[in-house]
Amino acid sequence: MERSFIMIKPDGVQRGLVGDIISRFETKGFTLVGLKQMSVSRDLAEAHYAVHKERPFFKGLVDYIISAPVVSMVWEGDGVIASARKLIGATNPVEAEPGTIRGDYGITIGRNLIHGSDAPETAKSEIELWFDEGSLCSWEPTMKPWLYE
Ligand code: DAT
Ligand code: MG
Repeated sequence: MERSFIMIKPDGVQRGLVGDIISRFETKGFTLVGLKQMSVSRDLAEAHYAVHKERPFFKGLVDYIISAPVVSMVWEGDGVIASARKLIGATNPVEAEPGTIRGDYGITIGRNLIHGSDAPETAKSEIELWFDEGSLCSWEPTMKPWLYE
């Protein structure tokens, strides 16, 4: 079963949106297999966003991610990587559709509330970066036959 790394950024936590955001993934039907609130070290934030390290916004992005606690999660389900990106919405909240997390709650790209892995390879590397091997909890929801044909 596919897994994606999802992180509620400091603004999502500070604004009291943790419950709402988790609820959107739950009610969609995805399965939560990893969850922790944590302060992020500069090293971890820089590693997570290493692909952007030459970009002008990199330092501001890292400063933002380490400025207050985040909620890190792993969600599981068929197509969860692409589906989570749709639930999250476009990177710039101004372009994100209403009904998406960024579209409903965000105003600027530098405070866009949430991260979601963008492809199977990045999901795998991000889950390995953020969660210790063995700390994830595999379980079979009893409602699975009502979610999957
Ligand atoms: P996403 O988070 O949708 O995967 P991304 O990987 O392109 O987007 O960029 C990572 C984060 O960096 C993004 O959530 C917000 C920030 N960012 C991206 N482009 C930016 C820009 N032009 N100015 C400021 N921040 C930016
Ligand atoms: Mg990205």
